[in-house]
Amino acid sequence: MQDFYPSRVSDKPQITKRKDPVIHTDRRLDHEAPLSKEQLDFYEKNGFLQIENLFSEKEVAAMQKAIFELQDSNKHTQSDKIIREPDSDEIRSIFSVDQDDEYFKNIAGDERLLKIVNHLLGSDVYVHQSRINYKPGFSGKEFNWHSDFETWHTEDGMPRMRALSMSIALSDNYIHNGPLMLVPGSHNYYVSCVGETPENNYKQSLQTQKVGVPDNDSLKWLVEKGGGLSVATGKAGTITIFESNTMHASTSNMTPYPRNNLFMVYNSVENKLLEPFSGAGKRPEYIAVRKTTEPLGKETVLK
Ligand code: 6CS
Ligand code: FE
Repeated sequence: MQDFYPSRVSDKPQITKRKDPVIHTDRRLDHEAPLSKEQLDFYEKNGFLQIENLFSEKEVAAMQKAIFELQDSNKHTQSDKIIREPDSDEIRSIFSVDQDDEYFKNIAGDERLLKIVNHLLGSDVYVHQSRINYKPGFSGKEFNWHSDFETWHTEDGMPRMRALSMSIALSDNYIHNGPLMLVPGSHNYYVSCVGETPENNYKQSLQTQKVGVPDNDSLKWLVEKGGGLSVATGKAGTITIFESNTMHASTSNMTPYPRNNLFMVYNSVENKLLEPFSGAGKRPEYIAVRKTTEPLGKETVLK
């Protein structure tokens, strides 16, 4: 398979243009979309979109309770799926929640979400990765700048840019508790990063990412090109959709207020994983799904 987006192969960074559509359904079919033309335009131009009030207050409260219970019951659990903060024992992320828990499986398969994702990706979809990022108060550390696609392509063999993340805020995301920062327009460019992929890189990168991070000049170029940075703040329940290649990061959380978000990554069934383009071994199923890729959406409804 041809590598359309090589990265971590040269000692010089390179910026190339995106080779895939951003919205994979023909724009002439905008009238069929569950989003307005303004929302579609915004997503296409900026590489992200925020939606409020898709879930009811009751649903959001139930999700908050569910992620709290999961955190509490796993305080002392030893599992590869549970990532701890680099300097403390606090839980940073729990992976694969849609596979391990019926409740989160139903959220991932929620009709309202799927209608949006099916339209943006122009096909049936499955969950490529799911996780809760807790970013606890005081100890929650940053996520370095990266394009998710760069990692999923290089380390997981995702061939094309036909995936997106849905982040559901499950605590209020303020300007000061380490919210997601995004570079508007960055999804239209691909930064080939410098540095080889070490074997089992994920063991390091899920705590502190070091490879697959853009160089400073490329990041500056993207920020200037897009006219600055956006910050995805919002009250609990706010959804942030961001395209697989949108450059993003978040700072550490020095406040007493945790920043909890549930993430589901949806991938097109026409874009299933191949061999990792890095040539290194495959990452585990709980980070990069290969087995359960049946189209979502026929059976589940959020209770
Ligand atoms: O390596 C990954 O797949 C994950 N790591 C980060 C920092 N973001 C995207 C993805 O969840
Ligand atoms: Fe990310």
